[in-house]
Amino acid sequence: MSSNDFISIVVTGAAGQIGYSLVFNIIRGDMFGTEQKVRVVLMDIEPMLEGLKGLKMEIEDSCYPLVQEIVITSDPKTAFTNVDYAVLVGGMPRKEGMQRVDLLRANAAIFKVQGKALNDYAKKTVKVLVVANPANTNALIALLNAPNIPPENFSCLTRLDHNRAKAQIAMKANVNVKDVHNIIVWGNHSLTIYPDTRCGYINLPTGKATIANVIKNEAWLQGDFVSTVQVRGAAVISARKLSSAASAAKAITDHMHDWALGTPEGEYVSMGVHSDGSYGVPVGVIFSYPVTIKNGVYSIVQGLPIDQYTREKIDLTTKELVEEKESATKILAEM
Ligand SMILES: NC(=O)c1ccc[n+]([C@@H]2O[C@H](COP(=O)([O-])OP(=O)(O)OC[C@H]3O[C@@H](n4cnc5c(N)ncnc54)[C@H](O)[C@@H]3O)[C@@H](O)[C@H]2O)c1
Ligand SMILES: *[C@@H]1O[C@H](CO)[C@@H](O)[C@H](O)[C@H]1NC(C)=O
Ligand SMILES: CC(=O)N[C@H]1CO[C@H](CO)[C@@H](O)[C@@H]1O
Repeated sequence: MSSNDFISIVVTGAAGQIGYSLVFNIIRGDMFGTEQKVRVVLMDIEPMLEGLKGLKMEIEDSCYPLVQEIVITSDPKTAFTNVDYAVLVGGMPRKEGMQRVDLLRANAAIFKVQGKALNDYAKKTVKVLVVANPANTNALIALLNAPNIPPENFSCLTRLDHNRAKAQIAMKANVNVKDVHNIIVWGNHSLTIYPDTRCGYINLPTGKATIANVIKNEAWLQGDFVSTVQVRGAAVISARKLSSAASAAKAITDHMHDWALGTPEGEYVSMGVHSDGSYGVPVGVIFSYPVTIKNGVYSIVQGLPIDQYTREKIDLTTKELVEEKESATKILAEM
């Protein structure tokens, strides 16, 4: 937490649909607590500045007492100067018929610039969360362009997948979501993300019980549950005709809240972080792991049992990220 009397946070893509929800979570105190003042920088591309003006007016009109200052800008230097936290939501969306490599190239250009700007202007202790897809690899690109900021200070959002998994378990077990603990999502934020409930438990009135013992349906836990979580984003798009926005903003808020303020003793959350080789994932890809957080520093949970089914699921999602890292490295070298 900042020792200043306010925290400075930048949100890129702030004129988008996630931004519209996220900014209010921040100024309400959901992210850093209801006593913590915030300076919020709303960044977007130039054509969206007019929209950001409107958002700023709405923030003023909401009379939230935690607001220290609202800045709107399209300039990376202005956006990133002296920030404590950066949430990078703005990116190039996938257009109809666009190849994966073209999407990667367009985003590489954006995250190279923003990585450099973070490196040059942000506080060296800045904590960065990348949301824009491909989130894991965009985070890697930003990190590679910010050599003066420790790699541990970069992350990507997989908390939405984590929350989706938790919600599915709570509904199936017919318990409150707050009683479901230690769900894990492993890997890439994509169709191969692997929601793992084997270490999870549920608090029942009679005490703690494993998720397997409460649900009593191994076929569901390894089948429909996994695929429901993996395709949940697409299911929301097909129903809403728009992608997840408020739930994504809530997940971003949870991620930053826990990173800043810590996790309760023994509680795991999932974060895409720079791999240190844990669980056989190559060093240097951004991979979703179970973590615990204390004093602003996360630790990857060690020593969890990995059975053959889990090994296969982790290997599959790892393969994606290794390939994507290779493409990104090639693209960066050509730039
Ligand atoms: N990781 C996750 O779990 C997760 C979940 C939901 C959405 N997403 C991703 O988040 C991103 C944003 O989603 P959204 O629904 O808010 O999209 P949106 O299209 O409503 O908003 C995106 C905003 O980013 C802006 N932008 C584009 N390039 C920019 C740049 N170089 N600098 C600053 N701003 C820029 C756009 O102008 C736009 O206002 C998308 O990439 C989406 O795929 C990720
Ligand atoms: C990894 O996930 C991203 C979404 O964050 C997706 O766009 C990308 O295609 C996935 N990578 C591969 C190689 O499938
Ligand atoms: C996870 C995290 O925030 N790690 C580090 C970020 O950078 C500062 C110093 O530059 C460290 O103190 C944090 O531990």
